[in-house]
Amino acid sequence: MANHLIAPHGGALVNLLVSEERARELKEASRDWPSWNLTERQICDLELLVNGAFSPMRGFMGREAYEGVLTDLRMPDGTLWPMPITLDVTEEVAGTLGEGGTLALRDPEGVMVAVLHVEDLWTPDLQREAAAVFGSDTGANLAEHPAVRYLTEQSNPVYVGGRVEGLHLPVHYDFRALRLSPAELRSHFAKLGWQKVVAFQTRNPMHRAHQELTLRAAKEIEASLLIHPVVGMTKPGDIDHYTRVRCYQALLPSYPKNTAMLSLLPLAMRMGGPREAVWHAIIRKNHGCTHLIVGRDHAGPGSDSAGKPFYGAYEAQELLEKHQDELGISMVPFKLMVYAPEHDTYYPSDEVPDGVETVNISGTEQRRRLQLGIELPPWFTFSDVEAELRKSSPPRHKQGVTVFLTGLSGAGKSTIANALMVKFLEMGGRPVTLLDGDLVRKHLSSELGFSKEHRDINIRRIGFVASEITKNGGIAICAPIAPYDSVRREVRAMIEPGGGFILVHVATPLDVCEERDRKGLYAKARAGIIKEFTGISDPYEEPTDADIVMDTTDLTPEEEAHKIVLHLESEGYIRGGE
Ligand code: PPS
Repeated sequence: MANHLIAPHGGALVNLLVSEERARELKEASRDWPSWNLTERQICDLELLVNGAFSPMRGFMGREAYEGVLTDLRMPDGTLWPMPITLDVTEEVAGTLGEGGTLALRDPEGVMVAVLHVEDLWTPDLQREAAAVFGSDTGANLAEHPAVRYLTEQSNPVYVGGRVEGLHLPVHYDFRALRLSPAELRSHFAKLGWQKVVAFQTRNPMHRAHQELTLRAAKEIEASLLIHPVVGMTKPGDIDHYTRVRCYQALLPSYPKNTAMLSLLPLAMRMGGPREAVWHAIIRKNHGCTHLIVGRDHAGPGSDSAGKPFYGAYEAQELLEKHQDELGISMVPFKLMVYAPEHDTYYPSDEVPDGVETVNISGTEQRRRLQLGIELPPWFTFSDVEAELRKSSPPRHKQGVTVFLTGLSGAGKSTIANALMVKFLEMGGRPVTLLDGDLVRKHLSSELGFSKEHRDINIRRIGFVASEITKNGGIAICAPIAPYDSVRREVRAMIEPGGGFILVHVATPLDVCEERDRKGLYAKARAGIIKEFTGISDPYEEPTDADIVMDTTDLTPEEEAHKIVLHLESEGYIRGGE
């Protein structure tokens, strides 16, 4: 490690923001240009291109640069660059573009934030890109890698490369004072007299182990510390950045005064392990850091569904080790930190004294404790950090929940739903909304019929409303027929990230429903007066993922509703005594 060769605060920074006059000129000219509304990931990439975090890049990659990065991590002029930074567009938009053309790049509200001078246009082989950039030889199923999923499921088919001119930076309304650009961070470090700065990259809340690790790293090399969490896009399912930033703010006072600071990085991570580590190092160098902490499985997505890791635990460290001198930023490699209760101390996993027992709390265990409201021990986290986590991950009995009843017409869904609503109202504590099939048809879906397409739209609407209620801590009881499996699963996936989802199959047999025929609909369906009638002339796909199955032939609605209450209690959504 040739630390003395590192110029403090990085090399030359690119700034793609144009003058106000040029911005006016571009805006005027843009009336005749095709436009592209940037995706969430593209907005992140654009921000870091424009503010110089991706220096020396000056735009989205053309084909030659892209090929070079894929095959040997280098741009045509030899510059080391590990990650494709490409602008993917639809064939329709690509059809309006030609070499030498100009594309107006707009934010989701349609405001023009930049222009791209088109130099290249091509259809990439996304499978090849996936294997070249994200592959490793661990034998993991690459198709499950989040970035590969993004390429196959979300990426548009045509790439447009070219120089970018930025009109203004994408607007953020959150934590503005904490979003320091590379130039701002560099001058801030200079002002503070911080010659050596070690950056800590993270996409998770920080606990004691992270605090110990960063403190040790900074002490070892006598550097100041920049906590530099990613607030752009991280791994799907991660804790939202609002919560995480409040956790980092709560942690900051635990460092010695004036030795650590926090700044947020609007990066769209790819979870690309080794290549991503090199990319992170370049980005941190551009932000004026001299060192980057790289731990176990840095920026890796973990393991596939068969438990095979996508990358070797120290693969990222190995690749960055190879390139750090050329990059001019040093890696501070770190092992996993583990806690030794008898010494009340954290040790790097390879420095634990012989015979000393260590403990750890896994991410899964952490989530379980938060969900059930079980305490996180003080050796594991700081109480202020825990309090922030608890605010946004309340225990299940304080979270919202959707009870989704599905079954044939006349199965008893509405009766059970009504009985259940009354029980919830009696318990109190959470607002309750009933989205009954008939009511929804009247108020939300009056224009819809009973074709598969219309039924699916109806269920998606119910799912959307229920997900909003659940996310905000309420109880939604839904009682549509919902005869199709795939849309029921869609609704579950929509709701679960924000709370509970309990699927109840009201499995009253068709002959019982028909015999009851409360609304006389079965008779009409048999006579062909009502078409596409579920169970008679239209399918009902029985759920295989129901949390509760009930047949109302023998039990009363009251007893059925009680069964659901007991299930919710056993899952922690209702606390005993409520
Ligand atoms: S779906 O499939 O989930 O969108 O159906 P849903 O919104 O629950 O609406 C079902 C209610 O509409 C009445 N109805 C029909 N049901 C099924 N098939 C056909 N063709 C049909 N035409 C009208 C019926 O009263 C259903 O109410 P419930 O409460 O289930 O009996």
